[in-house]
Amino acid sequence: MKLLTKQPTVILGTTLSVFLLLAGCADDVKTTGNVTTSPQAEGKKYTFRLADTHPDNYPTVLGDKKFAELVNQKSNGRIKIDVFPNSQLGEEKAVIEQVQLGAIEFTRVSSGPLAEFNKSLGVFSLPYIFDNAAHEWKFLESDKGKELLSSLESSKLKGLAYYDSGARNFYSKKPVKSVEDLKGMKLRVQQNKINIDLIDALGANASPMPYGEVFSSLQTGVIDGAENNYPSYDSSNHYQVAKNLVLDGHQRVPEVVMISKVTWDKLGDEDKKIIQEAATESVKTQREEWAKFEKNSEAKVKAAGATVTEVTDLKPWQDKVKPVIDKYRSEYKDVLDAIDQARK
Ligand code: BDP
Repeated sequence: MKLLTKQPTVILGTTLSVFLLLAGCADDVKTTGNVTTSPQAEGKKYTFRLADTHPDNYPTVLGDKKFAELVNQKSNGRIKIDVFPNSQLGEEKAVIEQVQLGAIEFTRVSSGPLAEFNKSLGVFSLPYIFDNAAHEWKFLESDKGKELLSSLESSKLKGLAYYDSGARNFYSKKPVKSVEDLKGMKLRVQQNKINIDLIDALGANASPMPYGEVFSSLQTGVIDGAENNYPSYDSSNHYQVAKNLVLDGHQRVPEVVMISKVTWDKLGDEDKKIIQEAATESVKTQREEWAKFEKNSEAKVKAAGATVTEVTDLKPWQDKVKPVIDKYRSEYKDVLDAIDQARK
């Protein structure tokens, strides 16, 4: 009896394996005339997905596309990466989980939500640690900056490159001229615990939520304000519902392009090299697009009637959030020292 019930399964299993083997081969083996090259010699063909939360013309998506184009060129069309903008594959937190599993192969996300998956990246959410873009990039390109990107491997993610994301500023429905004006406001932040401490220190109430929910939350008054860089303030239309922008530049939270460690580990050395080189080369394009977009966004939101307040004296802002730095200083000592070094 036992044999009888088992036999069909074995036959089915064998048939299935042969079928899968043939199906897999069909994609990998090419026949030119009489010559058939093996998958090993020619390299495998892949089609991967890359998720990004931003719209099609946004600088990160333009960087992603450049990356995909370079991978395609360098692999002679063998490796194809389809870019899915507009959160089509989900909000960042959910996408990161999918990338850890290898269900989505690539993504470009902010290091803000990444901090909940890898504590080291939380350092970028600490307030006022970079003076400007030059300081930030000097650090990102330093050994310590590269080490941080590599540390993602312990979280089943392989960081390939940093992309620019400028500086983040607060904006709200009510006018904000000084740090005191934020008191009591309900402010949306990126989903990580350092941001909650930051908002607490400002005497406001943190409301962590996915990026895609911010517009309607502002519109319906669930929150009073949020914070982001010029390009996101513009492209998300937040400037239409929270017209008061105060340029305090509290964070510079770099974007990260990464691949699932599950996918990475299955790749051959040549493909790893292609992917890494393409990601590194795409940074130039992304940063150029960033600089252009940032300027246009600034002009656009001002023309649309946003009230933009410059902060001439950062001291009261920095003093207010000092408890946050004090709380995390020992945890991030090495990196904070390296960030200070990069200032010199
Ligand atoms: C933008 C980042 C994006 C984040 C968003 C946010 O580019 O990846 O999702 O901020 O605030 O600047 O969540």
